Parts: sequence; structure tokens; C-alpha cells
Amino acid sequence: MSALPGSGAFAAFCGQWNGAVDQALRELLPSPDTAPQRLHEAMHYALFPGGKRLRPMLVLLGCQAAGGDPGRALRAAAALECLHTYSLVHDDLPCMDDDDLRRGRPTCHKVYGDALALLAGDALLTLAFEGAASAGADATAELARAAGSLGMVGGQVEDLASEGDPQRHSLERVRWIHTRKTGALITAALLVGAHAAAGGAVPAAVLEPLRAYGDRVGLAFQIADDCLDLTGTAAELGKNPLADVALGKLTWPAMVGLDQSLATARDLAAEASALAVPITAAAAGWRQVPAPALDAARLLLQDVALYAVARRN
Ligand code: GRG
Repeated sequence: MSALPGSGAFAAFCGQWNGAVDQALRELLPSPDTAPQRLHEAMHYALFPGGKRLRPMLVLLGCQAAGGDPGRALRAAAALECLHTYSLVHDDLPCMDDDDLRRGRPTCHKVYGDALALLAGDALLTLAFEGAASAGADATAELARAAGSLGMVGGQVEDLASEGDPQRHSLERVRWIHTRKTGALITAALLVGAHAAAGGAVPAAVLEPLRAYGDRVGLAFQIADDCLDLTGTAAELGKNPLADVALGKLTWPAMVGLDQSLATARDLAAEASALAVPITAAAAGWRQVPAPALDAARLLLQDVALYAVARRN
């Protein structure tokens, strides 16, 4: 993740932790020469070199914002990336969005075939729960809720249904979809990180503002994604632009136009940014944390909110 917009704090954080996240992924995943070899190769293909690694970085940031050492959350961070990558592999399948380009390369099913890509996704999903268990039972349950029928999968179902149903397109429906399809996992990443910080019960005073922050960043991130589908290039995005338009998808700009969409995304980012102070204040009230670590977390939370909207990929 280079040349991110914003203060530079999140870019520096990513630079600091990227290698450790990749190492944690390699430790969580069976090596590509483990039987069944082709399955493990497909899982590695989907994960490496990877995309922006936003969700694992949010796990580490959630941990720091709750007063923990991000190094404690690395296995959980790898788990979030496995789960996210499963969703991309399945999302690209012919029975879903039917895409041939992802992260700048042919999609997993284009290289390994539909059946193996489906199974590689399944294996990444289940592996994610092995990794999340390192952050405890609360973290594992949080991830399960976010990824399941009330979260990401539910959002995906409604997203697919909306394609053939333009007369029922509305802003309320697109908010419902985006909150679940994309926002739920982004919020869960932060909360899993907070659970990893403590290795035990985290007070609601910390979790709730962090959840409110994640919900706003997650929605802003997906609105920005909708806008990038219209304004980005394949080289920037690593996937085909105008894919949403081609599928007749329900998107934010389809409802209110590009300018109004970006304005809403910026408003959400500003609301999220304002929550950085209450989040870190609650962490300070909960446990002994050196002030510089929480100051850094506050700046990072503010910078990520900005990045979610101003990003170019
Ligand atoms: C259960 C069969 C079955 C399928 C599930 C859950 C699901 C399919 C799809 C999830 C929905 C999905 C793919 C949402 C997209 C969210 C999104 C904005 C993805 C792109 O995230 P980035 O930009 O990607 O962070 P990189 O590649 O950078 O990690």
C-alpha cells in the first residue's frame, strides 16, 4: 500500500506491519506443497501477493486502539484476510459476478477452475476461524456474525437479487446491502483486534464507539468503491472497471450521482474521524496504556477514515 492519501500515518503503519501480516498468513496456511497440493496452491494464489490488506491492518489498529500491542493480533489479522479473500474468490465465480481479473491477475477460477476455486474459498473461510480463535471466543463469534447470513453473505444475496430488480432500487436498500456486504467485515476487523488486545472481555465503552467508527468507515469504503467502479482504470483497480454498470447493480452513485455519493462518503469519514477521541479515551479509562501509543492510534483512526474515501484503488 503506497502513496496513500492522508497524513501518512496509516501508510507508515502499513509499511511497518505488511511483512509481519504476510508472515502470519504463511504460518496460518498449509504450504503449497502440502496435499492436496492443487488446493493449497489455489489458496496461496488467491492470497499472494494480495491486495491492500486493509482488513488485517484494521485488526492491528483495533488492537492498538484498545491499548494492546498490534503484534498480539497478527494471527487474527491473517484470519480476517483469509475470510476477505474467500469472499473475493467466490464473488468472482461465474455464478456470482463472473469476473476474470482480480488484484491485477486472472481470477482464481480462471486459473484453477470453478470447482477448485469454490473449494479454495471454503478452505480459506474455515481457516479464518482457526486464526480468529487466537483472539478468543468473543472475537470468533463476532467474526462469524459479520461473515454470515446476517452480515456479508446476507448482503451478497440482496446484492445479487438487486441486479434483476431495478424497480426496487432505493437508497435505503443500497445502504442495507453495503452495510452488510462490506461494512460488517470492516467493523468486525476492528473489534477482533480489540478482543486480541485483552485476551478477555473488552468493555462496551471501548467496543461500541469502535463499532460505530467501523460502521461509518465500512459504508464510506463501499460508497468510494462504487465511485471507483465508474472513475478508476483497470490498472489502478486491479479489476475491471464499470463491472457494476454492466451487471445493472444497485450502487450509491446509481441512486444519487457521483458528486452526492462522494459528499456522503466524506461526511461518513468525518463522523468516523470524530469517534477516534472517544475510542482512545475509553481505552485509557479501561487499562494502563502509555499515552504515546493511544495518541498514535487516534491519528491512525483519523487517517484511515480519510483513506477509505480518498483512495484510488
Ligand atoms: C457463500 C457462495 C458464497 C459466496 C459468498 C460473501 C460473498 C460471496 C461475497 C462478499 C461480497 C463482496 C465480495 C463484497 C465486496 C467488498 C469489497 C469492497 C471488496 C474489495 O475489497 P478491497 O478493495 O480488495 O479491500 P483488496 O483486493 O485490496 O483486498
